[in-house]
Amino acid sequence: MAYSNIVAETKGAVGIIRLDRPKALNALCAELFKELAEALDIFEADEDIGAIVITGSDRAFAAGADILEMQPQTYMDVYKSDFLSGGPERISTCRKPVIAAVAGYALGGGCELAMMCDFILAADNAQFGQPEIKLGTIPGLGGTQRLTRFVGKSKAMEMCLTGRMMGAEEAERAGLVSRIVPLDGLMDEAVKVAGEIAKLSKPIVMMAKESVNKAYETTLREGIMFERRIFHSTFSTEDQKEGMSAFAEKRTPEFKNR
Ligand code: DAK
Repeated sequence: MAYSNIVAETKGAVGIIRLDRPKALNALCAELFKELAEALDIFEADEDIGAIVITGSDRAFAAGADILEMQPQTYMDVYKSDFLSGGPERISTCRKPVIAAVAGYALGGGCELAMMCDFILAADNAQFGQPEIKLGTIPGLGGTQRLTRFVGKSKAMEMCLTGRMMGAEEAERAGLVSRIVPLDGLMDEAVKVAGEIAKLSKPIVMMAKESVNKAYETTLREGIMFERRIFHSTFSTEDQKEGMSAFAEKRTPEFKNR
């Protein structure tokens, strides 16, 4: 499908979405969010796709929402149109795993977009930040909430109050990113990891994702009970039978996604 602000392609069982507004450092305009949601819908519906990678350019994952698009808007404009809502949230409702492969700037909405993904692989030149305070506003796409859950109050507060950027090593130390990869190997690694996930049982992968996400939305006791019930339910699947039989028979499992 042809888009103006993103490029969507597949590599085997991996769907790749590249944010592609290079002149504006991939600033996230309303049209880009709409295209991103459409591409995710298509990958989600495609039974051959097992995992999705979202990336940008070597210079910028995304330097935030498009400031020039926001600049003329009034309170009534953004309130009545529920500005930018819908599109970006599509990532957090995606049931298939979504990996953010972040190189360069991931600022404001760009950082928030990356945090909506299931995990972040960072190139060694990645820079994360919530600089909205310098524009006279605050994060609006979950930054104050998700960043705090990732890195804790002290660092999140410092980032949101000063707009300071955090490099890849600090982001890894703080738990914002799962791993740092050299810039020139970032996409190969992201597609490799996504491909490994895509070989597993799709419904079981979705269950694992749901269960980890539950940790952010409930008490420990309820989360553990949720996990236990999902664990029990995996025993009703053919893929659990296949996975454990294959282990016992010392062969590679062939999952049927059932
Ligand atoms: N918007 C529009 N254009 C941008 C941009 C942005 N966020 N970031 C960069 N650009 C453009 C620049 O204007 C410049 O364009 P030209 O002048 O060449 O036409 C081009 O990209 C290259 O940028 P620079 O010349 O500035 O490049 P530098 O290397 O010198 O600096 C920089 C790179 C990333 C440090 C700098 O561009 C910068 O500070 N950019 C702004 C970063 C920022 O403040 N981001 C936060 C934006 S606020 C919501 C959803 C989302 C949001 C809120 C609500 N809802 C669902 C309710 C999100 C809000 C935000 O993200």
